[in-house]
Amino acid sequence: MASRFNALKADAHWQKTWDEARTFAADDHSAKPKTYVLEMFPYPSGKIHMGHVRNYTMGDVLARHRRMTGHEVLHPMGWDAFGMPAENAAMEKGVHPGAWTRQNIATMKAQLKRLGFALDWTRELATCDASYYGHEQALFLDFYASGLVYRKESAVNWDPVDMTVLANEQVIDGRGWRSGALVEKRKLSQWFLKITQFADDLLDGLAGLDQWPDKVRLMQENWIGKSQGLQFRFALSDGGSVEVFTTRPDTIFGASFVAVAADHPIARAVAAANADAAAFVERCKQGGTTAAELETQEKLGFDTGITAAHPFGAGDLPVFIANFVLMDYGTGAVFGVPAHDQRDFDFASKYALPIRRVVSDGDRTDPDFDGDEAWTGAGTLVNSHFLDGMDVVDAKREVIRRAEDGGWGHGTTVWRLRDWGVSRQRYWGTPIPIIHCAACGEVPVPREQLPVELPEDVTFDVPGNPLDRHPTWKHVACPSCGADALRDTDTLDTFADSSWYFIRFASQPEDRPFDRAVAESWLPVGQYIGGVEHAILHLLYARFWTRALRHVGLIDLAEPFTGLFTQGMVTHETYQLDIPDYAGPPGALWISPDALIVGEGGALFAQTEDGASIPIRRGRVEKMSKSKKNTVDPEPIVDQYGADAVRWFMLSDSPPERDLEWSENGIEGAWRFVQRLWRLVDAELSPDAAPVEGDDLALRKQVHRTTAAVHAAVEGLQFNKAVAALYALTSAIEKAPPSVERRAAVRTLVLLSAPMVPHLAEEAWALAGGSGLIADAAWPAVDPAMLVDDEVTIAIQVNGKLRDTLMLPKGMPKEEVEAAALASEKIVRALEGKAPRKVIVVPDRLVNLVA
Ligand code: ANZ
Ligand code: ZN
Repeated sequence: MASRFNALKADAHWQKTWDEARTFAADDHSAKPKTYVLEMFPYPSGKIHMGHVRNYTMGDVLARHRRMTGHEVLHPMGWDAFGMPAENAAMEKGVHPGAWTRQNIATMKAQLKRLGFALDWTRELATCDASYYGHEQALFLDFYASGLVYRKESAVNWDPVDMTVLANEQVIDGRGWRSGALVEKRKLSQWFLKITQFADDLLDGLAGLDQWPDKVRLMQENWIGKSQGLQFRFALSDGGSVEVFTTRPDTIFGASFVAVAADHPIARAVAAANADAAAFVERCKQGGTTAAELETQEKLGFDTGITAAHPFGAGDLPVFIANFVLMDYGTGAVFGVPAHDQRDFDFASKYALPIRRVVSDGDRTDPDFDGDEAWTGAGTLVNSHFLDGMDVVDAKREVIRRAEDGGWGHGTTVWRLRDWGVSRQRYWGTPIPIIHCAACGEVPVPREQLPVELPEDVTFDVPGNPLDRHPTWKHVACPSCGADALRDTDTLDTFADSSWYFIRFASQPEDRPFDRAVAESWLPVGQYIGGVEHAILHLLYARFWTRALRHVGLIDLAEPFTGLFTQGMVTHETYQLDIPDYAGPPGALWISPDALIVGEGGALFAQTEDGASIPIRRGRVEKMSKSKKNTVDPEPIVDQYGADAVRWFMLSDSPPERDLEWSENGIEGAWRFVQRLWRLVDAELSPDAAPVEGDDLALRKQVHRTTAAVHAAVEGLQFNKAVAALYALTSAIEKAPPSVERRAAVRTLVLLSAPMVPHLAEEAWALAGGSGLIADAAWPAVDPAMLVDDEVTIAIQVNGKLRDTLMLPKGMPKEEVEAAALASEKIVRALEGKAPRKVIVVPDRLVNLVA
């Protein structure tokens, strides 16, 4: 009777062994080729979730595989440890953010260890440690010294719930990305990092990132948003002029109005003299001002009575103050073309302005536009004088040319990208190392005073910034004149922390952020793996930070991440209580899979505290989330099935870029496979296995083919294909009769599956008397000759008619092929015992016998 694989015992034993041997500590001085495999480091929110397990398992398989194929691998782990949730916990539970965070780190670290990841824990870092953020402060000051950091008063996105400023990127549909609260506008003095200085380079660099998903590159491209346009001035009836920006100069003959933003100087001047205008401007300020809000809110305008002269003499246009024009984009003023822009169409419909067709979609060419939606597509210019007959691209060029020739406008490039506002009015972040002195202004904290550490004694009982209201922390002497001065009480956006952690992993001297030579020996990260939700923010900031470091001469690195892989999510069916006429909050109906009771006929129920049964409605399969209560906690699953089964399941069911649906069946199937593998190991590799003899060429070939296939699949991050190849080999071995080859095949199977099921693999390796750890073993060599299909199918014809096919060795001499054909029983019958008159042999293809 074969023994069972005792996963819990094996897991604990090998995890301890790897730890003690420091098996996965990367050696900076290794002579081997260096490989850097990195998964996005986690926020220590409390516990590891299935998404982490999937993400880190993928990276782990690649890291272990690279080790086996001769690389010195850097595969580190740390904690993105600053941020709002820690302060929320402080406010809700009265626990210090630091204590809360460190407790979570301890819990999650133990959980990661429990999965047997091949991580270099000697390089572990947490961004909330002064030994990390102090160096970040030094980098901030380097950027400051080279002009990449500046402070300006600006209208900011203010989250009234989290009581902090948000970057544009953190405002989604007008709401705070974390709190979900409607964002307000406020004027504050803020620190900015000059990401726009690298706009062109960030855009150009995308072309070279050919190991990134196209969709991520496209998202970054759109975010950077480079557009070509025309900037020009309209002469106004009051003697002044207004400069507008357009990306559609081709539509100039379709213009029916000019509109300026509510805080445009013209709007202010009009409002100063006209109470109705002033009231309108006030009203505009109440509405949201994010692009998304402007899209959705009703388009409103105020006619100033001023008119603008068409640059090609096609009449005068009324000038409006309008709520859909942004002051901080382009010039804060536009001309409106209702037939070809939806906002303008809505506006013109409301204020009964002309809607003239100037771009024909092919159907109609008359100026009378009576559609109910603007035509924003391509087409041929009509009703546009000298532009008639041109396509949109040529017409744009022509208008820009005429504007430049006439000296009344010029072609421009505009960017959607804005500088990165990094000031946050929060406690749990990196203090901004600047001191404000009444006499000297902004004074950088002297280097020898870094790190500027967070004070421990802070309170969270009232909203607002705990650093600002701390009794002593902000009061310091000015480093330059000695007078009483104040520390900046803002902290850096936590995206700053994650913008360079991968460099600190590569090199972590105490006295500097990193050693340039060592960092450059590891970087760029060869394979970065994480969620697509970071496609814009984190990845763009990290690309910027790398450029900023190069700009200040600290590292010579063009891009931080050569390869990027965005994995799919882990999903689960959702369940809701089925309560007729329920009127409470809809969120309260979700119920966890753990709370389900399976009734007769498979119907699902939940039980209330007083024992009543409530029917359950099955919902869609969705991303595991706390709000839908459809999460499955990895920890008890690992305890029940062992780390290898969990890892195997994470890799097996779906392509890694797709969603993976968690299911009980799936994990059980993975567990059964682990046991199957072990039965083979036990039968063939244990010291008391019976001696075997005889070869099995077919099996040997499959082993080599599988070795090559698994290698290619893992390198291509197609883990499910690697798993499928291993399944197939396992089945083939199970079916094969005993032989020397079968025994060898099990040994190879163990090596091939070691990156996925490392605990079982170590156990098997030890059983088979392998030397050292399988984690340090080499990937099996592939004999190219074994990959070649060396048998061919040969058609045997009699008088041109197919009578038989034979499998014969490739390149067999003609006489031998002929002999084999004549020996076939079917051929003997077809020839009716006679000898053929003539034999034609086409090597490796066919034999024709003429009777
Ligand atoms: C005339 C026109 C005709 C426009 C047409 C569009 C279509 P993107 O591509 O996003 O850069 N615009 C310019 N500045 C604006 C501002 N401050 N607030 C609101 N809208 C503004 O958008 C550029 C287009 O957005 C510009 O081209 C301008 O409208 C508008 F058939 O000019 B267009
Ligand atoms: Zn001073």
